[in-house]
Amino acid sequence: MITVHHLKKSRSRRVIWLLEELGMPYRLINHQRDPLTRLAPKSLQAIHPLAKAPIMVDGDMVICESGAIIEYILNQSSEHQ
Ligand SMILES: N[C@@H](CCC(=O)N[C@@H](CS)C(=O)NCC(=O)O)C(=O)O
Repeated sequence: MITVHHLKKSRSRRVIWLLEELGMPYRLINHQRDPLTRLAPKSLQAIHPLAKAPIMVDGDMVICESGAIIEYILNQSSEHQ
């Protein structure tokens, strides 16, 4: 199952929106921005060195770029139709 690593007020909303529209199951993990700098926390860096949201994990696949994540999800969705 796809896991979406999410930051509030970030591009990860577009990934969540797409998964909801497609009715695909997914797990959501919320990460909190640093309250002073508003930057992403170290918890994101542990998943991908770019440490930007969104990050998507599906098995061994880890993608950190919303456009690439959207393309991956659309390919997965068409494979299962
Ligand atoms: N081009 C990347 C941009 C990723 C990005 O800049 N994410 C921002 C939120 S929209 C972020 O993680 N900001 C926190 C930080 O830079 O520490 C994408 O579309 O996924």
